[in-house]
Amino acid sequence: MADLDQLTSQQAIELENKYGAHNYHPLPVVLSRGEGVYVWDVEGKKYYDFLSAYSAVNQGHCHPKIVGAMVQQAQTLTLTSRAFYNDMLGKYEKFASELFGFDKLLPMNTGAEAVETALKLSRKWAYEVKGIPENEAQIIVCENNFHGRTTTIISFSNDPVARKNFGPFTAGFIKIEYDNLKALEEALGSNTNIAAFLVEPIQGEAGVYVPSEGYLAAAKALCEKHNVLFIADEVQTGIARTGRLLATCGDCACVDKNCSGAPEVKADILILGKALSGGAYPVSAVLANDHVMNVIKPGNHGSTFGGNPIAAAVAIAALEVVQEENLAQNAFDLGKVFRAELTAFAQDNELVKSVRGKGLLNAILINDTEESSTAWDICMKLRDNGLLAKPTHGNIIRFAPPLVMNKEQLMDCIAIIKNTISEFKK
Ligand code: IF1
Repeated sequence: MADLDQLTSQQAIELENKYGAHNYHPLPVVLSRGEGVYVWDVEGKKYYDFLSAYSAVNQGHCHPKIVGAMVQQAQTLTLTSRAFYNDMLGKYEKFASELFGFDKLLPMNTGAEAVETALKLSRKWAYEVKGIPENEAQIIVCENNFHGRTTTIISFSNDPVARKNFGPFTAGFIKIEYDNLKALEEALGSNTNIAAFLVEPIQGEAGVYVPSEGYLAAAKALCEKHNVLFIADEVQTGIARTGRLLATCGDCACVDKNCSGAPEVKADILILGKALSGGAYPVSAVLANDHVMNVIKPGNHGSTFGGNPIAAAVAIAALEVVQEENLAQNAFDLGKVFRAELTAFAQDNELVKSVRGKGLLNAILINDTEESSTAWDICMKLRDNGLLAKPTHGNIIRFAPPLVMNKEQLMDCIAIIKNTISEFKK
């Protein structure tokens, strides 16, 4: 191992290129340490992290409370499988179920696994409770969705890069336009075998596409009318990212742990992942009330690692950090500042076409084609200037810093972003 120590960035990149599958095209920066809103590369250069591992590191890098819980549990008991009980899982299930307002939680590891779980759960509910004829259930999804990488999930993606030559695909999905209630109403009305509607409260991969005001609540009402389960994929938007505990929370005070206000939308099935562990460990979950969750019986579904004691301890700590440090409120406040500053900047900068987002999940649209290298070049310059972000769809740059950022740091970052973009001429 001696020759693997102390790599330069170039060496680390070459190793990944030679020995790793080429399933990513990373920004050329090699990170070796993180703390709070900062990461450091192997040469010791410090950066603001404006991706947060795609919103997994909401609580900041290496949060001492989360790391502490993980280390302590790792030294005590790591894995039992679900063949036996462990003394952490129940505590976590109670804590998270109460926090998000559901009867029960089903623990998994990755976001895609939790999405798969939700799809299976909704189908089983459709056959056993709703009474849809066997193998006839349909699930409505949205165009430009991103729900993960499994064969079934890419079956209803419309991203050619994610799908091409991975067929044959899983049947049983109806795709409609996102943010289009009429399309949903038509789909619900045209088929009596609909089990569920699966939706991202904000489309992340599509470029932080925020739906129209009231869309989610109206969509939920339509689902209720047709006895169809509303599944919210909050893997990316959940856990305070958008300025509320969940993006499906309304503007009531439900970020507040004592809130008794009604959420804008109460999903029938809630999918969480990423920041459920603060990025320390793969932890995902599906939450539902008993009338749905109880269709799952022993042997129907499971996972070796899902619900392991480390995951449970880490998730409790990660959720407590969100509460104790008021991360939802901070994301709400800083997000407003961020969008106001960049929107003002965009007025006299031709390169920034628009600024959108909610809380600290934001994106700017670069005034150039998807094929152009402008957004990538800006991200390279941002890197040189000490801030890490990544383009999506060629001309969109996503900005999602850890939610533990303070106002001073945010203003520093806004200055870096403005100065960097100003160096470019359209
Ligand atoms: C990649 C995007 C973010 C998700 C939603 C489920 C999953 C994700 C709403 C699956 C995962 C990721 C995975 C990562 C890139 C990324 C992403 F650009 F693709 F859209 F976050 F912005 N539901 N999102 O966003 O969760 O199985 O990965 O734990 O696949 O390259 P996972």
